[in-house]
Amino acid sequence: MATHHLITTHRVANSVEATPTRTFTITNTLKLDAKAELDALSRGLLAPAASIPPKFFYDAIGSTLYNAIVLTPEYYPTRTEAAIFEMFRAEIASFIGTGKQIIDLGSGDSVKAEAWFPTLKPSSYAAIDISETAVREALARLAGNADAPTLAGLITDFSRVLDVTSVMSKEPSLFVYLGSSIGNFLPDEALWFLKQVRAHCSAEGSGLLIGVDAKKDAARLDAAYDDALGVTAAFNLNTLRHVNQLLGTDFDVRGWQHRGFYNAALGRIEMHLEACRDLVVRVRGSSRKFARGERIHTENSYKYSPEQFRSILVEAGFTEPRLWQDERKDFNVFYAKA
Ligand code: AVI
Repeated sequence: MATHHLITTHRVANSVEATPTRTFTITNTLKLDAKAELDALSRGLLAPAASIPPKFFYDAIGSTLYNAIVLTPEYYPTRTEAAIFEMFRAEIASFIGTGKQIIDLGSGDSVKAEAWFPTLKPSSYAAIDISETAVREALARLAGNADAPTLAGLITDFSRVLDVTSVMSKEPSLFVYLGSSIGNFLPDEALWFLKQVRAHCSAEGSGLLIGVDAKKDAARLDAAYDDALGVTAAFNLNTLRHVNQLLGTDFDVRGWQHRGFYNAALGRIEMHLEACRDLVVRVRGSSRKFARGERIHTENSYKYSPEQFRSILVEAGFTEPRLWQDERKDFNVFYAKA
């Protein structure tokens, strides 16, 4: 998943010599967005129903905690998606075809995309993420492999707008969006985002490979987002520390508790931070009062039935969506042609 370095980035394209065999270019467009992001963050905190966008989970500690979440027994999505790929890789690849450029949205450590290289034999690979550190480390690792395709990186926040044309060639493209990150958009935003992906698929033979978490028993969903070890709780609470660093707020992490639960009526997990007592927090010269029990909404994670998501793909302009699932039907993997 994408990690986050909103403030400390540069709008530069710099060439990194990773091995004697491969070089790659990383372009960073994030700094352009930093002031607007922080203004929006402070507006969200001062609003009557306070919120913090989920991208603020991912500072260095948050990214490490996310990597721990996926190891907890309760959090099934990552390992289930990986199991679906292991089980159906050849069949999925037969629908995708070989020799495409892979555009990896939210590439993180690029491990999931790399597993496709031997089967899909991509002509090039573009890692797109909000974290320059993650992309730099991933591409440096991939560049060590003499068989790796042509590599490029783009550091951007595509939850605002998707523009990845600078790392695309005229070849047919395979967009990959894994781990059910699409669930972190509201359904309307998910449709808008997928329309933008579709608009990038100008070459004949392009398509999208996407992982989408499925609706299931509320108790299992509740546990996945409120694990017994408290890793998800720490991940959620860490956001307050991160926001203190970015905005100069004075949140006391000990005054807040994690809430993560399935809202069946809306078909989504909600994560919130709940004030343990009446609190006052300084937000850019203003005082924001939180009454005991008041919440800051930090994340939604929508769960889709196959039918629901299939129709979103079609509405976004994709065709012939194919579905693969695990035995328990816990997770959906779609490939759809552009
Ligand atoms: C990144 N995203 C798909 C995760 C999810 O499941 O929505 C983020 C997460 N939040 C809590 N646990 C994991």
